[in-house]
Amino acid sequence: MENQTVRDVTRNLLRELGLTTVFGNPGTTEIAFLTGWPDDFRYVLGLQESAVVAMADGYAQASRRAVLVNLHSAGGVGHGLGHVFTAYRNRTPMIVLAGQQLRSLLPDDPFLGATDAIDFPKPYVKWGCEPARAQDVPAAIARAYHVATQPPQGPVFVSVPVDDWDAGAARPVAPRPRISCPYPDPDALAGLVAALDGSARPGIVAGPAVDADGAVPELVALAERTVAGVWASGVSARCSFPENHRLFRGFLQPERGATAAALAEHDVVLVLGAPAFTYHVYRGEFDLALPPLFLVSDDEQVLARAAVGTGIRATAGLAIRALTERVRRSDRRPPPALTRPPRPIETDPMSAGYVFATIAELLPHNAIVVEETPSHRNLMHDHLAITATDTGFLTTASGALGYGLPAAVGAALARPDRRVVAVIGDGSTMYSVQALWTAARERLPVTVVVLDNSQYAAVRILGAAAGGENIPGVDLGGLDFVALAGGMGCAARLVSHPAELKEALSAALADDRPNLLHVRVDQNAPTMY
Ligand SMILES: Cc1ncc(C[n+]2csc(CCOP(=O)(O)OP(=O)(O)O)c2C)c(N)n1
Repeated sequence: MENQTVRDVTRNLLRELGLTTVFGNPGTTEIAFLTGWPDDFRYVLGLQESAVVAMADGYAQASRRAVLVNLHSAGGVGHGLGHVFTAYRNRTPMIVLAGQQLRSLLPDDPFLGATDAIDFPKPYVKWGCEPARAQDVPAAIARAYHVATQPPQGPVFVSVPVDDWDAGAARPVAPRPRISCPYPDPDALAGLVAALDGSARPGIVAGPAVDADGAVPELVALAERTVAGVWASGVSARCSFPENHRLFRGFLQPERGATAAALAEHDVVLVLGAPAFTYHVYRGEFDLALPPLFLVSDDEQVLARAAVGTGIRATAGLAIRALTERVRRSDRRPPPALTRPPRPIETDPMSAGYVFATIAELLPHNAIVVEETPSHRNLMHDHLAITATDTGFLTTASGALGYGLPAAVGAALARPDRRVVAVIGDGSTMYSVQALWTAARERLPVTVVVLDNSQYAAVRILGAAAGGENIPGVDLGGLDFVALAGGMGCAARLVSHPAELKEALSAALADDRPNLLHVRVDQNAPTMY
């Protein structure tokens, strides 16, 4: 043990924790961590840290495992911070390991040195540490892992001065199993069971934590047992209930009045693994009373800030299991079935709805759909129902763009058994377009459909709705995604007319390499929400 360096001890720890796939972008402050890279480790290179962090997030979300990200001192962390914010909102167990200048140089504020390193990613990390001594580095990483993977999961940050890795006499770290989750309080659960048993029209709001817990099939069983109508929580980052199920009622819109109006059909509402509620736009205060509400979350802040209702602290998966064991099987009348709009007709230029309907027609079984098309999200829900019950859908929980494309690449790395289809706006694609290079380099079977409406439509639409006039900075255009993708080694094709779409999409889906389709869509986007 004595002659083991901090690097040796850390690598053994990372092996024990299953953290041998590392997403990164290197610099001199990381060299001593990377040197002599072992054969059993995988380094996934991203060409900009925004893409690195979002790829790692997609990987963690799709594999339901913790992920290690290695970033370059303050500059690399800075580039990645937008998606550390997303990882925080996505509840992603992510350990960000950042390089730091030599301890002996730090007093002089050296070139590339991070000042107050652990303050930089706050408040979007659950915990941060720059160990006081080199030999404390492995224990700090072990602690970071246990903080990141305890509910509510989230990113953590460890800053390591570059000279620490060669230091000897590292404090050994005893392997410990992942720390288990709190089980819901039986008394609180009894109140919820009584409310559900006594209800005539129960409703469930399914949040992203249900699918994150791998509990969608169990939620389906609970909904069928209680004959409850199920809503997707507002702007959910995952699909937690099959959208073609008879009990599926639709998508809560992220606005107070619409949320209250939708839930008015129930006499009891159970919100599972989502805040009550997530809003994006404000249209005033509404005097619409919510039905009696129960809120299950593993997050004290989500429970504390809810304006009404009974909070129960538990992970979604454990709560669903406990409820299903206790709640009575009901033969109450089911809620009305959801009616969907008709399939969009072929127009030239084609509508985004037409593209979603075509994707739905050709989507391979068990595909993972990644979405980042801000002004088209409701159209996607209308025409591309997610039916996979394990990570069928991923998107950003924070609203920060530039997540979808790299997250799709990370998801493809995590799940080589699944086809990943990303539908991304032209604006959103550009924030971390470098992910295409990683997809090509790793030969990942990802299909990227870029919906080009040549504008930041969501900003234009929501800006106008908020009374804005003559807003600059919302017109795009002039972006050649075929050339961009080709320049990074990724196969690509332009689809300008609806007649070309089906054949182009079929060919892309049949290819085992990454493919990008640059699809020109109607610029007259619908209103949002
Ligand atoms: C990192 C980041 N920058 C800016 C925004 C503001 N924003 C919200 S939607 C949007 C437009 C995105 O354009 P595009 O992907 O083409 O989709 P569209 O709105 O046209 O459907 C922008 C810039 C954001 N959410 N995140």
